[in-house]
Amino acid sequence: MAVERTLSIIKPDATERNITGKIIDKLESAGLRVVAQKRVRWSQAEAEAFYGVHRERPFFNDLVAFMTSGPIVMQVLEGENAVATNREVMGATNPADAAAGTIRKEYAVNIEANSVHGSDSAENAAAEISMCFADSELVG
Ligand code: IDP
Ligand code: MG
Repeated sequence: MAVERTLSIIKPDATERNITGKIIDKLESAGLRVVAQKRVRWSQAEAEAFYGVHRERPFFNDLVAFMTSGPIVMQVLEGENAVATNREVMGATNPADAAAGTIRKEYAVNIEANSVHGSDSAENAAAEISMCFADSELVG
């Protein structure tokens, strides 16, 4: 498997509780390298655009409200099989279903405030990275 990149977001429930370092430690310990990172606060339009694929889902409005409720930390992670590796260290969407040792098992509050986002395919990773970062911000 070649080295690939994926998009990670540390969500407002985690920035609010001051646990971004604990989450980044999990990512780095899984072999992922942070090659770009910035802390931002999304506008409603930015959150709606990012989560556009979920527009028809019943939780969409709540999700946008949550993702704009505080700062987030966006990262590009690089490593062997980075998309799948990140999904593995994140754990299941619902922390009640997440495996022991995963970020969501240890830190998520509930199925919505679940501490992290991670791209779910190489194709979506490329689209999400270009939505969130300029090429010049990918510094290695
Ligand atoms: P993922 O983040 O594990 O890829 P998705 O199904 O892509 O999960 O959902 C995107 C985000 O929407 C989740 O991370 C979570 O914050 C929120 N979400 C997903 N399902 C629900 C739900 O049933 N109720 C409330 N929020 C949800
Ligand atoms: Mg998803």
